Amino acid sequence: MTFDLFDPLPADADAPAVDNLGPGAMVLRGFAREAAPALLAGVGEVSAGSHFRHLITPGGLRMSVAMTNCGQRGWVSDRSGYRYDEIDPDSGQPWPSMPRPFLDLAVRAADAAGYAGFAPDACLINRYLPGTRLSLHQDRDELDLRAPIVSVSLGLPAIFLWGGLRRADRPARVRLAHGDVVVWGGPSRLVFHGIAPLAAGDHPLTHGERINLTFRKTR
Ligand code: MD3
Ligand code: FE
Repeated sequence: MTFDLFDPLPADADAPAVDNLGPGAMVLRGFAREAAPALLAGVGEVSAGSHFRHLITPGGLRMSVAMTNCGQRGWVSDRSGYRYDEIDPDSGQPWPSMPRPFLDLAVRAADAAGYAGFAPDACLINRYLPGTRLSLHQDRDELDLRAPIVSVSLGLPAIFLWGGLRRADRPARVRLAHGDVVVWGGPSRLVFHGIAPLAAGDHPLTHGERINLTFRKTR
């Protein structure tokens, strides 16, 4: 495995090089590149059991990101609110188990970022097509906010919006490319963040899509 924590990002006018996003937020650039084919095969297996769907927010809006989950619990949203559920409300069955390459990668990345013993019980899988966006939000549905979140970017690159602890803080723009892994913990765990509308492209492994995996310890 070859990766370099401090390898600068390619020059990009919209996305200045950032390696340490903030206290506790560490980019492991390219950390998942070798594992990517196995991770994408896992996404195919998971989505055969629990399909990608567009969840409805409590406010009644359909999310432009398509989502599914694997592991013991999955993140869901509907008119009644957000929650982690052990049952996929669409299939009526437990979520597919976490593929071994998912768990291995998440544990290795957390370890490399200084979080030994990370034990995620949920993996949310987000699928972006051109134009798909994720507006600024905090992830605070997890009980133990001391555990980090590990995110893995696959396929087309995206501009990650990295805000502050207040919704009104103007976000920085950070490019996340295929194979990039970010570990978000400590003071960065509750920052507002999002994804700018995805630009069209053609990636050798995912063609016109971006896939993001987020590993969470929910309790
Ligand atoms: C910072 N996903 O699933 S990953 C999400 O690319 C989410 O699909 C985005 O935000 C995506 O909730 C961004 C990076 C990420 C994920 C969770 C975080 C950054 C985070 C939680 C706390 C702080
Ligand atoms: Fe999030």
